[in-house]
Amino acid sequence: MAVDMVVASPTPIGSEKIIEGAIELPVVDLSLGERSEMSNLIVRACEKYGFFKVINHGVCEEIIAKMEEESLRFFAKPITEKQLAGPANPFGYGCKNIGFNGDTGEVEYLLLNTHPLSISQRSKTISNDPSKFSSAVSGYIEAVRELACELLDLMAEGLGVPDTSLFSRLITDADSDSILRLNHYPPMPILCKDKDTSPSYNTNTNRVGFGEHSDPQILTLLRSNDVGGLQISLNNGVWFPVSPDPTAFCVNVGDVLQAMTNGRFLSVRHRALTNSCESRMSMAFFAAPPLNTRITALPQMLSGVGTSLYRPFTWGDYKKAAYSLRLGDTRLDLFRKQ
Ligand code: GA4
Repeated sequence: MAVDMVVASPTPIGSEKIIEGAIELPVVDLSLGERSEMSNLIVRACEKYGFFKVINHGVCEEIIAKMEEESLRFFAKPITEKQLAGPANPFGYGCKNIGFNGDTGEVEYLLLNTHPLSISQRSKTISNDPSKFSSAVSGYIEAVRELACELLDLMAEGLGVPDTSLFSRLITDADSDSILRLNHYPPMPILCKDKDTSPSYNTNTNRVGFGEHSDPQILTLLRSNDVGGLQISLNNGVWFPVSPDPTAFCVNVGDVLQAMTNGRFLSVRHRALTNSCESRMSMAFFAAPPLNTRITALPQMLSGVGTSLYRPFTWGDYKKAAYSLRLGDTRLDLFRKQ
């Protein structure tokens, strides 16, 4: 099991820094090792990077392939047909506009509520074969939710939380507010000056597909095709590209988990850039609690620190704050005690 990320030396570009060449996130192999070894590795990754990669995750290839196929079929439709899914307000089809406060990006997407009834209703406006679409989505959600639960239980174990299913119960609750997001980043020509005449020529000026942000929820499980684009922000704003791996899930801590661990786990900012010649497709499961869940730091996270960093809030309060702000705002700061 790899514990540390492999990095190359940073190269400054304009006001930001970016790392040339992709990095390897800490890798958690669910088929190997002692449970305690896995849980410690996950805890260390969440504390240091807020991100890790899971391999041999147990989500069957066929389930992923079916979901990807349906996703491709949807995005291949003419725009007028995709719009029949309704605007992403908050669930439906969105193109270039993100959220409700003026954020934009080179992306089109489908946001889906994960409740079975909602999926079967929505499928009628999304697909020409609604039952096929609905069964692909339900199968995928069930499998990734199970994986999310396994990872959350390992986190609780590694953190020494006695009730080891405390996190996972929040997302298996019938009122869980989890979301599935399907993204398509169409190929975008690189914006660059002429290589021979411009001294500021560089090859890293890919367009922003989904701008920098942290995820508000508990945990995100992302599966992408073999086209890169995901970058994570570490060490004071240096961007690290993450190598694409369609066989793995890229997992990251959300704001709620940062608050529950009293800042021990990091909800790290990330973004997605477009590729100059290939389509990037990704599917993100955002595991969230029910709206009325009260979020506070766990007692075990207070020892040593003495007090909680954040005021208690409900997931509903937090979500409302998130949707009233811009994508890149650091919304958890609003709930930080003075
Ligand atoms: C970021 C994580 C998820 O993609 C998402 C996004 C949501 C949206 O696209 O509608 C938000 C964004 C995300 C955070 C702040 C608000 C809400 C856009 C935005 C400006 C679905 C989510 O839950 O929060």
